[in-house]
Amino acid sequence: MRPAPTILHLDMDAFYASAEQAAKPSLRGKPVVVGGIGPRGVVATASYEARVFGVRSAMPTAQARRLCPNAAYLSPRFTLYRQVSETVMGLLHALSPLVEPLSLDEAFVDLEAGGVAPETAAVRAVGEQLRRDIRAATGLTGSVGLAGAKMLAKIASEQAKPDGLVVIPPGTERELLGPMSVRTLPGVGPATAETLRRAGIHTIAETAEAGEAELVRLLGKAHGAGLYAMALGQDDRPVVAERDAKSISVEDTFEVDLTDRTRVRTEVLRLADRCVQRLRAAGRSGRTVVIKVRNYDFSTLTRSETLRGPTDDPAVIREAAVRLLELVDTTGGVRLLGVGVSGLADFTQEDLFAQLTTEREAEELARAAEERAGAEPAEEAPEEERPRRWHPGVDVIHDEYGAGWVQGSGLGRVTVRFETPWSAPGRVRTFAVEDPALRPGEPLPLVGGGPAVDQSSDPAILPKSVSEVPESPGDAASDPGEEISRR
Ligand code: DCP
Ligand code: MG
Repeated sequence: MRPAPTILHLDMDAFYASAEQAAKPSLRGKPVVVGGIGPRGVVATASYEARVFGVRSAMPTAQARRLCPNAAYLSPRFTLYRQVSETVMGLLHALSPLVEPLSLDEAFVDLEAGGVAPETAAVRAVGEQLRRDIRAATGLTGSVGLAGAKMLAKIASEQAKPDGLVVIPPGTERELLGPMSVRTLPGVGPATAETLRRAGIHTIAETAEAGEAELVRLLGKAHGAGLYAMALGQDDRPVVAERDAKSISVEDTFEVDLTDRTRVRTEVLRLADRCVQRLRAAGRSGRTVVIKVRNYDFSTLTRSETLRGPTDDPAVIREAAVRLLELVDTTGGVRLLGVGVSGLADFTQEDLFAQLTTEREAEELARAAEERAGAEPAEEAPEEERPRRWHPGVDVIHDEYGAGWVQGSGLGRVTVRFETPWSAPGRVRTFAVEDPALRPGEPLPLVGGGPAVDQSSDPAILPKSVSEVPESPGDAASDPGEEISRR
């Protein structure tokens, strides 16, 4: 534990949804849900306005539609999110050589390694300046936590949400953590929380009071001892720049054991995509693909496959992960799945798979999103013969009306709203899907693209006082991945 709160955790607010609101002026201040829009799709994220209605990440989109029928339901635009992420990660790298990205929108930064004075006032000033810089460069808000340990910095940024900054001065952590639910601690998912609840342990203070021996008795040696240290606020894990990391992995624990083989496969594909996002956020590629499977009886095994060369190709990593899954018997039920890549290399090293064009990458990601959405796979027919499919949210250009985005389509018609990130809310027009004047477009930059805009007057998300919503008790249950993937 450091004597000063020099570990910074940044997490962008409602990331995909805020990016969509920044890009689409007519959606600012309105409920927006980004995710799979097909019948079996799941929610990637919801704007804070949609969260008021109970919409959450990982919830089936069909359920979200029932809770919040008036929200805009949009397909993800990964190209845009990756561009914004690169800008944000660039600002973090300017603060310190030690930046550890956890996903496209989240990272730890070791400010001490960046030469910031180890004092609360100095780190707070750096955090506030960072938030302003992110806002100016991307038009989006991010929340910052500052503490003497990674776990605490992450809890702090969660408390700061949305659009805030919270410092946990070293020495105050036990008092602060005490009343919080034990679910707040990394590694405590629904199953662990249930075991603790039966032993009468609900809060972090009760966890600390139970003592190490009791926790080891309840949860086993490694987990029990680890949890005891976390409950005391003890977390010595260093911030590891991903260029120094040996592997990158993501995993999810499920509330109910998965027995359906198709579902297990879908989850592995989803984890493979998330793993690729993290690899790319770190600018790395890797050679060995690993899957991890924990069975209903807690037996855990890993299987790995080493490729000919390092890759960050989602298709290659997905295929390897699914091949590895074929080697595992999951009939008894699966508690946890993980996908990782090790043998990491920088992009500058020989990369046998790196000759992918950006176009192909975009296609892969679109297909991945579509599969998650439960839509039929992309047709094999060549471009000209293919019926044009206009997914809600995608960019288009019209010969006469200019840049816009698809608001909806069906029955041979497509509705387009013509607006840009720097315009006023735009008008809607309807066309035949085959209209030759309408073509697919590219994401436009969120800031700096148009005539002078006042970034401070038009936030993509509402200030905290307006948009803060009470957490529903069912909240955590909606994201089975919470316990590990948010570590
Ligand atoms: N994401 C996803 N599937 C999930 C969780 C998240 O695809 N189950 C994507 C969409 C999110 C992004 O990752 O926008 C970042 O995840 P966060 O958990 O940080 O969630 P948000 O940034 O959306 O909201 P918050 O303000 O709570 O951080
Ligand atoms: Mg976020």
